[in-house]
Amino acid sequence: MKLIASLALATAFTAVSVPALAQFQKPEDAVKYRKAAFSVMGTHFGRIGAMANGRVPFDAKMVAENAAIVETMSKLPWAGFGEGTDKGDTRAKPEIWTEQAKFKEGSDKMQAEVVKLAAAAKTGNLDNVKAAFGAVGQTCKACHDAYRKE
Ligand code: ASC
Repeated sequence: MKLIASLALATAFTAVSVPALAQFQKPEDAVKYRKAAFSVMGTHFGRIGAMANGRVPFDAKMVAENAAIVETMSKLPWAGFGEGTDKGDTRAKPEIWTEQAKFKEGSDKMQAEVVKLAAAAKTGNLDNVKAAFGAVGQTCKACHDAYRKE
């Protein structure tokens, strides 16, 4: 009984501790992951932009759905900027790792504005969406200007 209990405990520990220790097997995997996360986020942000810019008719429900996806995605890329992920197939500038506090400030700001965009979407008001969309876009641009190579 004791053996079974300790085996079960060991299994449980492995299950929770492995992802915490090594979220990615190789740095390339982390680079791929963060790019994928940004790509999905950009796609759904762009769908809101199409409505904010009048290219597609405004549909509050569609804005809310896309904003919810953007909000979830906005939390993900940052885990992919760990040690050793400054090389390879990436446009990430070295300043990300030498100015980590500033980089985090930018990513926090973006996530905060994304939360406001999701809230704006729920008002069903196009002007609110336009304003919140613009504010998020500025946070995207600020980090791209500072931390992304051409
Ligand atoms: C987008 C998108 C970005 C931002 C950025 C804002 O729609 O994919 O990366 O907006 O262009 O300046």
